[in-house]
Amino acid sequence: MILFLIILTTFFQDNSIKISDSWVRPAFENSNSAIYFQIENNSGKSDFLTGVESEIAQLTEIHETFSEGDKLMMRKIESVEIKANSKFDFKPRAHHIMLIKLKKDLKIGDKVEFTLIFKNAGKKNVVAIVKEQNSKKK
Ligand SMILES: [Cu+2]
Repeated sequence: MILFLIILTTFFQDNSIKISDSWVRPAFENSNSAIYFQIENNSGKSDFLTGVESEIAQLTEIHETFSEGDKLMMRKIESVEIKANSKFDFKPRAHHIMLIKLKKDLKIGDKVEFTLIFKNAGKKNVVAIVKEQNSKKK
């Protein structure tokens, strides 16, 4: 029984995927915002971010940006590959989590809970802090 519990605990403490430096742009209710963070894949194989859930907005999507002429556009994508033993940044003007039609205002200092869903690592609950881009901390 004890051994079983140890195995179970180890299973739920899967640290193959780590999320850090998560933040969100301030925005008003009914408008859009974006979540940014860094994903670290410490496992020996690729993993894929395949979904995202949050109660904060009507719709939550994985987006990438691309340029069309001199314009920066964005579009929804189904998944993002995080290669083995590497880091991947979700950041302004690149990949981000799009929050469409916020259910409430996001003010600086607020916290936003969301869940990232990985093909191998499963669900990861993350808390992001609302702040402006380039505020002191890195
Ligand atoms: Cu977007």
